[in-house]
This record gives sequence, structure tokens and C-alpha cells, in this order.
Amino acid sequence: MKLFNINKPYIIIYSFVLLSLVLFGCKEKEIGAVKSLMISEGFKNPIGFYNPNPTFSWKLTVSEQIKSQSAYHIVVASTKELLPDNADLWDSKKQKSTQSTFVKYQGKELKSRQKVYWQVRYWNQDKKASDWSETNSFELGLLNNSDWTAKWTGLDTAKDSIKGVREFLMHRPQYLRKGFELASNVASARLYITAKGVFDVHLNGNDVSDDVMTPGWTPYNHRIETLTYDVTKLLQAGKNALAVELASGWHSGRISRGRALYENFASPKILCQLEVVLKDGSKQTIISDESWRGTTNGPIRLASVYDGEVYDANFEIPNWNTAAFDDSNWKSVEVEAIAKDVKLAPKRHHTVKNQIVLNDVEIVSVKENTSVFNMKQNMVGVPRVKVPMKKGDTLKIRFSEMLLKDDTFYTKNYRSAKSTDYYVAGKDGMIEYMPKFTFHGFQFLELSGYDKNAKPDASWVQGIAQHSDFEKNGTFTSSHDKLNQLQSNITWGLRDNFFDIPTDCPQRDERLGWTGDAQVIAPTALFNYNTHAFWTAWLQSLRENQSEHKNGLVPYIVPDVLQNKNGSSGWGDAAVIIPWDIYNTTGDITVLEESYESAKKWVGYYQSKVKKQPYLPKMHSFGDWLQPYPSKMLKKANRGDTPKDLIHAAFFAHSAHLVSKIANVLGKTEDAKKYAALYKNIANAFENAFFEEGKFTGKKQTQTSYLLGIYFNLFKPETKLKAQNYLLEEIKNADYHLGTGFLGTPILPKVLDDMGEIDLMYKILFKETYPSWFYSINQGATTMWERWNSFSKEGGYNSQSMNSLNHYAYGAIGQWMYERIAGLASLAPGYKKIRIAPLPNTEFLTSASASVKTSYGKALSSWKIENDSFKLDIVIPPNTSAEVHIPYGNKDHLFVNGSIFTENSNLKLMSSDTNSVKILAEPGTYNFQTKL
Ligand code: RAM
Repeated sequence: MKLFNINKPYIIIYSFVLLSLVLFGCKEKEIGAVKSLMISEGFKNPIGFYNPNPTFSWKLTVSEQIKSQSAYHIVVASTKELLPDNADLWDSKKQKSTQSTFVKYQGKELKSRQKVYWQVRYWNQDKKASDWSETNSFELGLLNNSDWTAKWTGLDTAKDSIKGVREFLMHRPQYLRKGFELASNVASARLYITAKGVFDVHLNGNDVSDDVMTPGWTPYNHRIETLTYDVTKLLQAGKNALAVELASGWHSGRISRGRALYENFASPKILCQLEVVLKDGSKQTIISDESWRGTTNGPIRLASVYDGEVYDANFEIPNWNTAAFDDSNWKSVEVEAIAKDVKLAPKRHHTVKNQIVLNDVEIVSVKENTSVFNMKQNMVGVPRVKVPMKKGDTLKIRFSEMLLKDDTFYTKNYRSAKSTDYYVAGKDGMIEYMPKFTFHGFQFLELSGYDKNAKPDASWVQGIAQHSDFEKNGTFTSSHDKLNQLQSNITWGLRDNFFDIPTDCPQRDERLGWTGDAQVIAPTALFNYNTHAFWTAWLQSLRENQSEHKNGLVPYIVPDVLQNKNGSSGWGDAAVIIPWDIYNTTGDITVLEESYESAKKWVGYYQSKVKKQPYLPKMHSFGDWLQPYPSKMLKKANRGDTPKDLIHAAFFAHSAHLVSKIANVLGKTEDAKKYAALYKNIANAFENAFFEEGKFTGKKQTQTSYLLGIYFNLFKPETKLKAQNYLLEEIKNADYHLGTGFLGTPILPKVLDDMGEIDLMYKILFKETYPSWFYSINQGATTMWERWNSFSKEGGYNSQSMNSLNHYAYGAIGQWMYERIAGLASLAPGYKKIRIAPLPNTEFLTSASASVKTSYGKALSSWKIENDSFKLDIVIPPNTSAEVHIPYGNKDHLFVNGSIFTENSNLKLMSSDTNSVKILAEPGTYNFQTKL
């Protein structure tokens, strides 16, 4: 008794400790805090953020115990210390919801410069709470023009009137500076800056950032993006200097076409505002204004996007960007007030940066004082050269994408773009140079003018590949070398042409934001790179340019420097198709909200072009651009044989259909009905006008006529089947080659897939002869080409000068490679539901694998065929589920993670027949295996 009495408290305490250890320990193990906190389109702790109404996203931890989220709780505060219990800006309270992505901020109004802290926790499927996440933050940039006291500042370089290519005015690059004193040490400092032109900024001799060609390209007559930098560490008490290099870039260069667009080619200017909080709490602001000094006598003599850069080291100005420099000999600047109607807005996607260094360079030829270097990859960016020179000599750097037979340069396809850099040596010996305010599309580089006594060495040249700074999002690989090369060509082509905006090509005198090209490549781009913010930023530019037209016209190119008054079917539809693609890939409804009116207006544009025949617009179109084997009779062969009236009606219908789907998502039921009815009416008119019993009635049968009708679902069910058969006939007539241009190509695999013609699609994809994807690879392509026959080993280059060797449109096949060859697709917006449904073809492949970083975490589908077995490894991220289609065997012969398949809480049988099994799978990692 006594013993018992004495020990009882110990036993109770001991049990309590043990119990709490078990509970606590388990809880820790089971449900960790969320990771990868992000705001809006994938930003992590940004400063200078653009959106005072952001959304919040997070990812649940991958663990056996965590399947899904049943509730979340977000807290937002103005200081870190207030979190998590005293959130003064927003406390979402516990919300029963599975939503872990793009949750809208609903707190107090946020203002320019405000720094905001946030945390999130969640409850899993068993209602267990996670810990609070780490605290993340975001800081807003200057959201309003009225936040700026700075003035547009620069020298009048227009009056120098240097005439460049086609007599276009070239502005001398400017060196601008301002010395200033700070009363004491600095607690924090932000530099807000932008330019009409492109700039590189320095503080006290240091580079402020490694950004390239900022602020990037927007319709400058509507909106100029601003950058924000944390420069606290670059400042000091006492004397400081803020210094900016400024060149024409897109704003004041001939790429803007001289159509009096941006203030008549006004001289480039900067706008900057350095806001400093000193340690004593006082504030000091340094702005660009009339007190700045400038010169055009610096080393960058000329710089142009198309034509290259001229650098003369003899003009270098030692220490010009430091506080010690005396600028009294420099000129006074001119200033200009900020216009009310041009919005200054924080950049809403990531800047261009130097991304990849190509070191494996080969010398192709050395003749006299001229050597040719091969980067072994068609790339976009600049070279970094380290070359021995003699003072006063000029190094000439030429570029080309491919060589002619005699190893000389093929530059006809640059058209009027000079794309040449010059460097004038200021001393004898090794010089190092990397152009700053231009970029080139090239694989080969020619150097001449270096020290005659030196022996050229491969180490003289490096290729610095540049593109907008998005992350890699997906991987695709297979057992077939050419298919892997195709994936490489697609991804290089994408990155190369995502230079702040999506461009058609990166090398000739074009490099423009063609909407049609963007529309066809967006799904493939979203698989391979996290281009969510990249696209939504460009879509804002698209809407701004659309607003210039009362009838809803979306220009062919954005930013619209062509200022054409025509809209093209299949091109302007980017306004509708891309938001829909982004929504399906990311699950972010914001892009639909932002784009809805614009999408409706584009459909309205088609309506405004309907004249005599109901639902059949008459307008401009680029047609099925660059279709192979166009009829000899065609005047505009590039536009292909599919009649443009058919293309107008097809895209009119498709866009109306998508608007109806978007309206549904946004809860606009009346609109949804209205546009669904419109879609049906256009579909009827389409079929009646162009088809009889499923057969195209026009002059020349084309694959694309059928593809558009079938994919956009414009046939009655009974004629659809017939149309499908006619399509098959067309493909057979082409000896199982594709016969499609820009518009038909992305649709071809989807249509054949829906028809169950998988083997046929494989046959077309794996064709080696023209026209096909592998054809260009067989001719040595390392990027996608503009034309199916841009070059052949026997015949040389296509005789047209419009012949880019780096043009992404035909890379649209990438989507099908992910979705069906490897088998990974989004089935519900943002991969909330995933479809894992590979379609192997054993004639060509023994394995394929794709992974994607979805908004919920990494998803994987990876299959291989080995010893008569089909093996499939999959990963399904938390808070999602997947339909898994096993394309062989039946449920009784299926192994999962080594054991015969039985249904359990993670895997439910959906269906099984003699040669396929469908399973609904919960998050986790699984291996399936079955006999062929
Ligand atoms: C050329 C390019 C571009 C295409 C337009 C119609 O400028 O090939 O990619 O979209 O034409």
C-alpha cells in the first residue's frame, strides 16, 4: 500500500510525459509545417512587389501521413513580431478548405513601400494541425505615379543625329551620375529605378544588380515597369555616387520601327529615386533631376538591339561611378515631368539574367586575322571574349546561326540586323569584353582584328546565354536520342525566345512578340519552365495594346510597334487561349479575372467582322502559317492552303467557347450561356459553309481544315466521324507526314490522340524525312526552326530571308510528349487532379519519363519496358489525386510496390479490362508493374 501510494504520482507523471512525448513526437513527425510559401504568380519574399492584392500559396510536406489539407489559417502582419497571434493586417481564421494555392488576400489595404509578413498553417485530412510555417514577407514597390518625385532625366542625344541602318537615328549611350552626401550610417535603402531605354546602375562603383536590359519591354506609351533594389549595403555615411549607363534598348531603337510611337524617338531617359533611412531614423531621398551630370563620351559608343554594340576602351572614364569622381566637365542634363497617362508600375515578372555559360567552344577555322568559333548550340545572349589585342585596333565580332558550305557565315536570315559588336582596344594585351546593351542569336562567332601574332584559342570565347529569370519546371527524357534532342531543341528555343517578352525569333530584324506564336507554344512552355508570371505580365501588355482599338482588336504583336489596324485569326486569340492554358496549368483564377473583359472583346472583334454571312467573319489572317508544300498557285505561299475564312470561323468559335468556359469558372452564368450559344451557332455556320458530309468542299484538302473542325468540336457528331476519316486520308496521302503550319501543328497530336490513333501519331513524330520534327535534327538543328525546311544538307538554306533557325512554334509538340509519351497531364486546374496515362509505342521507345513541379509539389510519370514487363513509377504530390491508366494487362496481374494489386485507402480501382487498368490514386510514390 505504502509503496503504491508513494509511487503513484511518479507513475502518473511518467505516463503523462510518455504520452505527451508520443503525441508530440508523432505530431511533429506526422505533420510538419508547410514549405515553399509563395505569393501571386510564384514570388518568394519579393521586394518591389507589384500587387497590393496578392494571393498566397504553399505546399504540404511530402509524407506518408499527409494526403490532403482540410483547413488552413493565414495570418498577415505589419511586423514579424506580431505573428502569429496578433496579425494586424489580416487573420483569415481557420478556413475549412482544401485550397492551398492562390488564396486571395482579404485584409487591410496595402500601400506602396509597405513590408508585410505572413505565416500559414494547415490541418491535414485527419484534422491534425501543422506548426506555423516560417515567416515570409513581401514588400510593395512604388504603386502610383504620385509616389515618384523624381523626374525623367538625361541628355538630349537626338540632336547628335547619327544615322544607322536604314537611316534610323541612333542615340549615343549616356553616362549619368549624381554625387551626394549622407549625414550618417544607413539603416535601410531602396533604389526605385527605370528608364525609357535600357540601363545599368551602379552605387559607389558597385553593380547594383546582375539584371540584363532592364526595365524590359512593355507598351511604353501605356506602362513602364520599375525595378526596386535593396541597396542598404552599398551606401555609406558621407560621400556617395549613383551612376547609370543608359542606351536606347527597345524604347528608342529602330526595333520600335520609327513610327513616331514613343515620343518620336525621344532621347532615352532614366527615372530613379533612392530612398534612404538613416540609422538616426531620419530619411533622405535622392532623385533623378536637373542636378545630375551626364556625358556621351563614355566607352559604349553605340548600342542597338538589332545591330550590336560598339565599345571603345579609349573612352573609358576611370572611377566615373564612384564618389571621388569630379564631373564638373560633364554636361547638365535635361529633365521632363512624369506623364499622368503612362503608368509607372513595379515589374511583374522576373528580369532577364545571364543564365548559362557555354564553355565547350570549338575553333572551326582560322584564316589570316579571322577565326570562327562554334558554340555547339544555337543560343541567345552575348559572348564574353578574352582576346589579345594591340592598342587602337578594332576587334570585330560577327555572329551567325549556321555556316555556309565553305564555313563562311550564313547571315542572310538576319536580314537588316547588323548583329555585330566592335571593341576598340585601349592598351596592348589581353582585353575582356561582354556587350551590355544588345543581344544576339547565334551558334557561330567570328573574331577579326585581334593581335596578329597570337594563336587563336578556344578559351578566347564563351557564350553567355540570357533569358528571363524563370525556374525550370519540368523534365522530359526517353530512350530515344532524337526525341531527347527534340526536347533539347524545344527548351533551348523557348528560353532563347523568352527575352523579357515571348518573341518569334531572337536574331533578325524582328524579335517581336508575335501573338500567334505565343498562343501555340504556351502549354509546352508552362510544362518546361515556370512561366506563370512571364505570361501574365505579357498578357497585361496585350490588354494595354488592345485597349487602343475600340473594336477589341488584339494586335499581331505585343508590344505593338507595328501599329497595324488588322487583327489576325489564330493570332489575336492569344488573348483567350493563353489565360485558359495558364489557369489549367496553375489553377490560378486571377489570370481569368484579369483577362475576362479582354477575351470577350476579342470575340467581339470577330463579331464586328461578320458582314453578309451570319457567324462567318471576313478579316485578315496569316493562315496556317508556313504550312509545308503550299500550292504553287498561291500568291501568299507562307499562309498555306487552308482558307482564311475557315480559319476565322474556327478560331471565332473556339474563342467564344473558351469565353463561355471562363465565364463558368468565374460564376458568370448568363455570359456562359450566351457564349456557349454563340459557339454552337458559329460551329453550325462553319460546317455548312466549308464541309459537306464531313468533307472539306474547298479547292485543296488540307490536314489543318479537318484538324481545326475536329479539335474545336465544330462538327455534328455524325459528320465528325467522317471528317476524321478524311483527315486520315489526307495524312495517308502525305505518306504519313504532317502537312501543318503554325496553327495546325499543335492540334495534330491532340486530334489523333482523341481518335485513338496513337500509333499513327508516333509514326508521324518519328518520321525522319521532310516535313517532320526529326528532319531538322537530321540536318543538325539544335533549336526549333521557323520552317519545316529552313535548311537541308543537300540543298542548303531556304531561299527566303525570313528563315529563322530559332523559332519556337513547332516546338508545340512538347505538350504531347509530356502528356502522352511520358503520360503526365493536368486533369483539373493546377493539377489538383492529375492524369497519368502514358501511351508507349514499343516500335520506337522502351522508356519515357516526365516530371513537373505543380502548384502542389512534384509529380512524376516514368515508365520503362524491360523483360516483357511494363514498369511505371509515379509520384503524386500531397493535396491532389491522380487517375492512373496502366496501358497493359489487367488488375489480376498488376503489381504495386512489389505486391499484387489490392484496393486500399490509397488506390481504388476505376476500371479494368483485358489490356488496361485504371486506378484512382492518393498522394504518394508508387511503382506499378505488369506483363506486356
Ligand atoms: C513572321 C514570323 C512570325 C509569324 C508572323 C506571321 O514574322 O514567322 O513567327 O507569326 O510572320
